[in-house]
Amino acid sequence: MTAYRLIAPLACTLAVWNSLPALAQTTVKDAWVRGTVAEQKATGAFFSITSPQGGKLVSAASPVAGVVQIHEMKMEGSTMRMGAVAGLDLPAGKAVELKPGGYHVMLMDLKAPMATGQTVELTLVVEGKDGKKETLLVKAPVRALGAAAVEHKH
Ligand SMILES: [Cu+2]
Repeated sequence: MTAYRLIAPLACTLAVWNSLPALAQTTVKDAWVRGTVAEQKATGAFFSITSPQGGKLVSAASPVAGVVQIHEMKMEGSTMRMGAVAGLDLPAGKAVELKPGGYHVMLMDLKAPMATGQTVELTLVVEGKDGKKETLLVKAPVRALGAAAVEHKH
């Protein structure tokens, strides 16, 4: 413990804290969107998201899709099914991966096919433990994936 910390006036300390932007913001990396073929109306967006203070991913939007939902995939018997969830918990400081076969952001009612090389804008809303909402703008490149297209059984 250092002496100057004890002496520093509290009011001054508070003023400094208030003038700073949110100290630790949620970060998103490795975002990508699975490419689609003509007539395909839905695809997934994937990324790694870390909330330093912890929170919840509560919604997502994108100009390329009419409907955007947060989905989870799980096995029901021998069938992989997916469905919308109200939110995705983000434990403090822990990267949460959205990836094929797991959680993903579902882009539905696509306005056009997603071509490789294109960039898709995603707007993510994260609600902190304090109830404050943080909006993140993410640019996700479209990647063709060799794997067979996921069957969409909602
Ligand atoms: Cu889905």
